[in-house]
Amino acid sequence: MNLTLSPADIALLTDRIDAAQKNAQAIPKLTDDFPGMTLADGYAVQMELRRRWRAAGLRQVGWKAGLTSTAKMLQMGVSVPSIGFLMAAMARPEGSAVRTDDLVHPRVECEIAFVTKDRLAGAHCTREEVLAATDFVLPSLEIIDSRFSGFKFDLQSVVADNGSAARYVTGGRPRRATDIDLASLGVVMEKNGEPVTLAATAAVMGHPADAVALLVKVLDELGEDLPAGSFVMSGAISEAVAVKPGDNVIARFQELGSVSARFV
Ligand code: 0L1
Ligand code: MG
Repeated sequence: MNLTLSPADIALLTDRIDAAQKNAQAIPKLTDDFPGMTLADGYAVQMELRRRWRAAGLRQVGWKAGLTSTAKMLQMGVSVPSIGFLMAAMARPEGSAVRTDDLVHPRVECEIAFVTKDRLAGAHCTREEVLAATDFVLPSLEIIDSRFSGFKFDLQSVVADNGSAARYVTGGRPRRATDIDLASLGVVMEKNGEPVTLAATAAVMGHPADAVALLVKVLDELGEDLPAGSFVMSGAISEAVAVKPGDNVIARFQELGSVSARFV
């Protein structure tokens, strides 16, 4: 990866992202001030944010794959998903009230979440290895929150912003990944009782486990692995749906049950 930012610039941009997240305040995309910023620079900022939060005592539970749909990848000109880290503090209980006053412009995605029982690592991780290393899968909602004004960002900026990670909710029934056909599960997401998305899990790169394999590949490029016991969100099955106070969202997953959240 081609790093161009100095350590001082990485620290400065991490300050900006950290403050935007903590204060729920929109900021211009980072490339406005640093037009030469590369994807490696974006990950350097994300990794510095992760280092700071962990040093402050926050617990990382796993990782997320983002930009996993073909349409979004074409739009951003990428062929591997972006990744972001997930902390325990981002979790919200199933069916609970999720505050929106500490978010900038929240949107909800439905995703298959994986919990691993074995370590995954390397540049050539396969779908089969992911499935063998998976303890169980379960349905989840990811509440993303881009910190960039008007949702105007590029790949470098969104990677620095930890892939818009903000909150997540898990629910339904945990299932062994090998007991169900993970590539062809139907998913319906309803907002306030109206269906807003009708999709199938194949929308995630053909198979959600392929997105996890590519996440492991990106981790390898960053000098990291995926330890046993990781929680991994494999990417949106359909487009993100904007939410505001008063909205109720439920996603019903074939074979896996439902997961819901209400927003206040
Ligand atoms: O999880 C995701 O796919 C979101 C990636 C970041 C882009 C966005 O905020 O829409
Ligand atoms: Mg997502």
